[in-house]
Amino acid sequence: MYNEKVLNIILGGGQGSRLFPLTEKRSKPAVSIAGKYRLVDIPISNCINCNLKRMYVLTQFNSASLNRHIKNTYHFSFFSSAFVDVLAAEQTISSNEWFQGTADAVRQSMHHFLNHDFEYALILSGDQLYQMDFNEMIEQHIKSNAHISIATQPVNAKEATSFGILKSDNEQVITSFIEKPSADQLPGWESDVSDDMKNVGREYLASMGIYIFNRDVLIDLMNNPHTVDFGKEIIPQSIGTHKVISYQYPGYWTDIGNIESFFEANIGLTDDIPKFNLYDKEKRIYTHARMLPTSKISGTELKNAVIGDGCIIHAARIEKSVIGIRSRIGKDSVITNTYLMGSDQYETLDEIAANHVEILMGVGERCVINNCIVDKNCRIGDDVHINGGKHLPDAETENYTIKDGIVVVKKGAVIQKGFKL
Ligand code: ADQ
Ligand code: ADP
Repeated sequence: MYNEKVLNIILGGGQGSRLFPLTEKRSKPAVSIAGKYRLVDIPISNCINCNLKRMYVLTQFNSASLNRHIKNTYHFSFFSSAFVDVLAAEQTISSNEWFQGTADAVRQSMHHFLNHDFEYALILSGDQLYQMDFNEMIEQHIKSNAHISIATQPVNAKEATSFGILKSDNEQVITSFIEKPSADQLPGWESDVSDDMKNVGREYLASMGIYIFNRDVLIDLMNNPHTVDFGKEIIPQSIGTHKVISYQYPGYWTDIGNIESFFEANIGLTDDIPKFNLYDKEKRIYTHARMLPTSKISGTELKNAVIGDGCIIHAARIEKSVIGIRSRIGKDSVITNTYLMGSDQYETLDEIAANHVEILMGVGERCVINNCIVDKNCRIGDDVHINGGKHLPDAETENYTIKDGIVVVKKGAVIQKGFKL
């Protein structure tokens, strides 16, 4: 309904340091989630489901896998105005810097946006899991004559320190805003939330980092070259000078910007009734249609397992794990609490023979893997035991990183037979 009026800008990611090492060899929007999608598919699918189909993805560096994914996935009719374009930080006559922050990324890309007719810019984060009807937010924005709208959600005191926290009046006009307050700054920032929210301690209204700006307001704000971030500068500076409205979103929403939250969000998909519903016909998540064969599973006990296409699995047991496309898992292996991303290609028997491959792509026989994220194209030899958990201190090695007890095996890593952690 608003397609002709709204331009959608997806903030694809800065240096992605919080998701390292998943972002070591690719840009953040290209990171694989839920066994077959990529992070960028979430905001793009939300836009498509709302019939908002003019999208820019801003990213700090260009990666071949992101461009290939976008090119292979999002094909629109020749006669429609729909597009998904990636804008990577680029050197121009006026700027030779990388994006310094979210507002700077938008500022440096304004010349691309202004080639389009639009009345409102919808700015979205690239690392969140949610299914939201943006049309409702746009409607409220227009009805209330707002200059800027921010999607908001009540959070508890512990979470509040990682978000922008705000207070609004009876008409939802935001009257004050503080970016990521410390715990001792929190008293006084409580909002009048519903009893349900109050009972679970969610008394602070957080910015979801989802914004609508009127076109002229955005142009004006972007003219100040000293503002770098939306959360740190643009939003707090606009309170009082502009009409900034809160749009309270009641549905499921979670930030997946660091290893722990990324891991929890993926493993959460294996719950009997996951909070994020991949099976919703109305709100489907789009991705590259790979035409892979079905998965072949033999002799495996499966419990709360989510299995992608094209897998060949002989494991003894897979529990509370997401197994990505083209995964191969050998006999007698046990995989628990793990996100195995899978592989980009199969190895044919001829290739294996010609390359004298000692360790096949995938997971070998008799392996035990627990509390892990295994990035794409890894080769895990027979009898490898990796038991992640809080007992392990943070570590960084050539083949893996340990963060918050989660072992992240790096893309393409080769883990020798018999390795134990
Ligand atoms: P954060 O998520 O901490 O807080 P930030 O790191 O600026 O904010 O990231 C916002 C989005 O922009 C993310 O998707 C990120 O990947 C992307 N991004 C960051 N730097 C970028 C760059 N240089 N180029 C392109 N994209 C970039 C923000 C708000 C808070 C709010 C939370 C909600 O500042 O007020 O509460 O989002 O998650
Ligand atoms: P995905 O299938 O997860 O979207 P990519 O976009 O990275 O993965 O790759 C798309 C296709 O490109 C793969 O299915 C594979 O056929 C091919 N491909 C990817 N990486 C390689 C590689 N290193 N060598 C050969 N082909 C590759």
